[in-house]
Amino acid sequence: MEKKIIYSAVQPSGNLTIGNYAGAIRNWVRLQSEYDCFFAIADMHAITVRQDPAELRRRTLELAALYIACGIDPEKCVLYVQSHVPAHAELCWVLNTFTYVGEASRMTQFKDKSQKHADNINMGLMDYPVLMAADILLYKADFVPVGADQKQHVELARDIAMRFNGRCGETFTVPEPLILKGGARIASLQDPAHKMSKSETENPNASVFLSDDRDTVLRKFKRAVTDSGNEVRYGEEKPGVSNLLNIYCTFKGCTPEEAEREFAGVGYGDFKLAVGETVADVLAPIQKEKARLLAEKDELVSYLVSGRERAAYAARKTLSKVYRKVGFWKE
Ligand code: ATP
Ligand code: LTN
Repeated sequence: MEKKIIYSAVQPSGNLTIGNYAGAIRNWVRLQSEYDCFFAIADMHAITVRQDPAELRRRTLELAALYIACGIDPEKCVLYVQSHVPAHAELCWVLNTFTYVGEASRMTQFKDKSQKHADNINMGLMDYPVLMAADILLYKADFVPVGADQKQHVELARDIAMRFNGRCGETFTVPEPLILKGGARIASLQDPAHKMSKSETENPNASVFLSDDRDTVLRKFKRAVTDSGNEVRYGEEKPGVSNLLNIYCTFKGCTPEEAEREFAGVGYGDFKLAVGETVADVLAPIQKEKARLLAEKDELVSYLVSGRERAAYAARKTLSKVYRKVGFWKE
C-alpha cells in the first residue's frame, strides 16, 4: 500500500525554541517511518518580516543541521530549502487567484504580525498563507503536522484546494492538519498567556532556545513565572505551573498524572529545577550533533542538494498539471 504523505516546514527566522521542538520537529521524527515526508526550511516565508541577509543564510543551514540533529533522517525524508524549488512561487501565483482578499485578511497571524510590524505590512505578509497552501498542495500532502497556531492556515489550504478542484477538476489532495497532543502549545516562561516564540527577543527569559547551554536553561526555568499557592498541579488558575508541567511531560515522555504524582509535596523551586534539568538533558546531544554537522558542511550540503532534486521533481509534476488545468498554453 502506498504511504500517505506528510508536509511541514519551519521558518529560519530566529533561533528555534523548545516550543518549535515540542510542537513541530519532535513529532516529525516519530512520523517519518510511517509516512513519506517532506520537510522544508521556509526561507521564502521568513522574508515577509525583514531579515538580515547574512543571518538568514546562516540560519538556513543551522536549521537544516538542527532538523537532522533532532532525528530527521535526510535519506528517508525529503529535506530541502523552499527557495531552491521555484514551483512554490509559481503555484502561489495561481492559488492567489483562488483566494479572496477577505479570507487572507481574516487570518489571525496576519492580524498579529501587522500589529507587531506596523511599519512593514507588506503584501507578502498577507500572502503568507497562500504560499503555505502552495507548499502543501505541491506535494499532495495528506497530513500537515503543525502547532495549534498554524491550524487556521492549513484550513485555508483545504478551502483553496477544494475550490480549485471544484472549478478545474480533481487536481489537489485536500490536506488535513495534524495537531498532536502534548507540546502543541508551549507558552512563554514569562507570560503563560502567550505562546513561546522564536522572534520574541524583548524579554530574554521568555523563550528557551535549543541552542541554550545548560546554565542558561536552568536559569531561565528558575526565573519562570509560577502562580499563587504552592502545589504543583494542573489547573486553569495555574497557567504558569501547568505550562511547566506540560514542558516536563513533553521532555520526559510521561503523562500529566505521572508528573503530578512525582511532584506532590515538592516546592516550586525544586520543581522548576527538575524541569530545567530534564530539558537540558534532552538538548545536550542535539547540540553536539548540530555542531558536528555544521563543522563538516559537505555532508549537510549534499543532503540539501539531494532534497532539492527530489522535491523539485515532485513539485514540477503537480505544477504542470495545474498549468494545464488553468489553460496555460504549452508547445
Ligand atoms: P515566529 O516567532 O517567527 O512567528 P514561531 O516560533 O511561532 O515563529 P514558526 O516558524 O511559526 O515558529 O513555527 C514553526 C512550527 O513550530 C509550527 O508548526 C508551529 O506551530 C510550532 N510552534 C511554534 N511555537 C510553538 C509553541 N510555543 N508551542 C508549540 N508549537 C509551536
Ligand atoms: N507557516 C509555518 C511554516 C510553514 C509551513 C508550511 C508549515 C511554511 N510552509 C507548510 C506547514 C506546511 C509556520 O510558521 N510554522
